[in-house]
Amino acid sequence: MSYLKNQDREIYDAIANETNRQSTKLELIASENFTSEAVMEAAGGVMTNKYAEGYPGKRYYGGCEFVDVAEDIARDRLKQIFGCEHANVQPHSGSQANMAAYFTVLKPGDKVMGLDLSHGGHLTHGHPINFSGILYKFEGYQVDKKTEVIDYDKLIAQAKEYKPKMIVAGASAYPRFWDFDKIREACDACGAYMMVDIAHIAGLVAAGLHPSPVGVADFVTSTTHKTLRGPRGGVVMCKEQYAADLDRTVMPGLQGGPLMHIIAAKAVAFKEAMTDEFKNYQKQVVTNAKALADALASKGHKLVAGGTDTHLMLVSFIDVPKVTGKKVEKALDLAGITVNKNTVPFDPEKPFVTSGIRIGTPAVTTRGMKEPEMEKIADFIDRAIANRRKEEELEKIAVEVSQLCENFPLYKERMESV
Ligand code: DSN
Repeated sequence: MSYLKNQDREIYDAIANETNRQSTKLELIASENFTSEAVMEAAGGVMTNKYAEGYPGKRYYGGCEFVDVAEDIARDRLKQIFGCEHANVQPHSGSQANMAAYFTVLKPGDKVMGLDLSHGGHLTHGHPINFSGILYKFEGYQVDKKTEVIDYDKLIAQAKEYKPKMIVAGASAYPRFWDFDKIREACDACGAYMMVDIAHIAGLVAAGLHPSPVGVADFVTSTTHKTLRGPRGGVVMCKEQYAADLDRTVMPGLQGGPLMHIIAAKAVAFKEAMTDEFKNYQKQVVTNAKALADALASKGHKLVAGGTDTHLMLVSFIDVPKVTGKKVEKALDLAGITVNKNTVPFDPEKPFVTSGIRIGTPAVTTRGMKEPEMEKIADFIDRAIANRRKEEELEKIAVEVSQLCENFPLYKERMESV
């Protein structure tokens, strides 16, 4: 990054420090990952200079012949990975992908159902302060109090009663498999559209490790940077019957010029997602999550829904006096471990405090860590929670964390430390 270093030392230093933070700490945020160098090269390349409003072959600008190649490849690869009828790779984010699906078939004021945020759902699934909750009449569904998994019979009954125009499935913090056929049953019981946001589980679905909603749902949305391990962005997949309306909704309805450098990087990530290496990686993500969950449970920590089927788990402190997600997140941070505090079902604490933390294995698995390292990580987490008020102990753990990270180098080229 010699140009950047000479021209803008402040931003160079911020990037250098972030590179080193990613390299030396344990990244356990369930929605994060490390892309390949090839993805970053495409994302950092000259396609950032190009305006390309429209779609391949039908642009409002000249000179689009090469960005057209990138977008056509990205769409084709996404269709091949998920077996969908139509794909739009232009949404800048998962939030805009969700907005695009809503705007394609809903009108302001329509009734929609989505999983409550505090039960694992996402802001864009109807939270009152989000555009989704402002524009539509969302009613939340929840997990069962005892099992902490979705009670589909109750959901179907709720759908019959509320009669929404759409039911949204998918989550940011739900550790168990989704039963998409049951969601379809709920939709059919009230004539609703079905949308599934697979942002978290997209990599698992691509590898055949989680049931796919494609072919069952009317719309499937996703981000591209979580388990799918691509650049930061969004996509929407749908049945052919909605294709023209969806494309019109994305552009000109919601966005202008697409981010062609990001679309090129999405294409690179999609090629990676078609390899056996990627399938093996996803298997290890799930194996690691189970190993970490089992190790934490064996140390007496309570896991929401009793464990995980996916890449993530929620540790609940709801029954532990004076321990909150906020305090644990801070202690882990001092120990060199990055997680996020997270509400757990029926959480009495506010979202900024919470009674839980969310832990995911996609990023550490990309570094090459396996079951033995999950045992070590569980031990670090357990010790950090027990010593959360003892800074010296946390610093000792941070040294062990950085030693572990050194054995699993992340970037081939390290930036000069500042
Ligand atoms: N904010 C993301 C997450 O952390 O799960 C979801 O979009």
